[in-house]
Amino acid sequence: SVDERTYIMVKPDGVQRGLVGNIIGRFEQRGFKLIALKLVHATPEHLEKHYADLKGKAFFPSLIQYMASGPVVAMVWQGLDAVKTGRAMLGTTNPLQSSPGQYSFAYGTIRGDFALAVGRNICHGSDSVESAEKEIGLWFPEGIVQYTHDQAKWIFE
Ligand code: DAT
Ligand code: MG
Repeated sequence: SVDERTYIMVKPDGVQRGLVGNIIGRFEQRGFKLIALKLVHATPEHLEKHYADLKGKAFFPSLIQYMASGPVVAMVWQGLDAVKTGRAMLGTTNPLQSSPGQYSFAYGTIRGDFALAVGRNICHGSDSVESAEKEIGLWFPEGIVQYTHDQAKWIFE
C-alpha cells in the first residue's frame, strides 16, 4: 500500500565507512517519506531480539558481535510497497550476487555497490510487512512523528 512502512538500518560497517548519507539519499530520491531516524549503539540482548529468527544459525554469535560493535542508524521509511522496494534497493544478502551500477552515474543496489562479504553487508531491510511492524516496535518503542510529506502529491496519483 501507499503508506506501507519498512525498517531500514545502516549497520556498524556502513556507519564507519561513511555510507549513511548515500543510503538515506537513495530512499529520499526514490520518493519515500522518512518517518523515524536515530543513531543507536544497540546491546547484544536487543540485537538478539531483532535477529530472533536466526538464533539457531552457526553465524548467529558473530552476527550479534558485529552488530553490537558500533552504532547503527535506525530508520523507518514509508511509501508504496516500502518493504519489497526496500529489499530490492538493498540487493541480495550476499553482496557478491548483487549487481553494481552499470554506469558511473547509475545506482545499482546498496549491497552490490558497496559490499563484498555476507557478514559485512552494511544495511538491513525488513523482509515482510509483519517483520517490519515487529522491528519498528522494537527499535522505536517511543513511537513515530506524524507529519505531512508535501512531495507526496507529486509522487503518487
Ligand atoms: P537479510 O539481511 O538479507 O535479510 P538474513 O535475514 O537471512 O538476510 O540474515 C541476516 C544477516 O545475517 C545478513 O544480513 C548477514 C548475516 N548472514 C546471513 N547469512 C549469513 C551467512 N551465511 N554467513 C554469515 N552471515 C550471514
Ligand atoms: Mg533478514
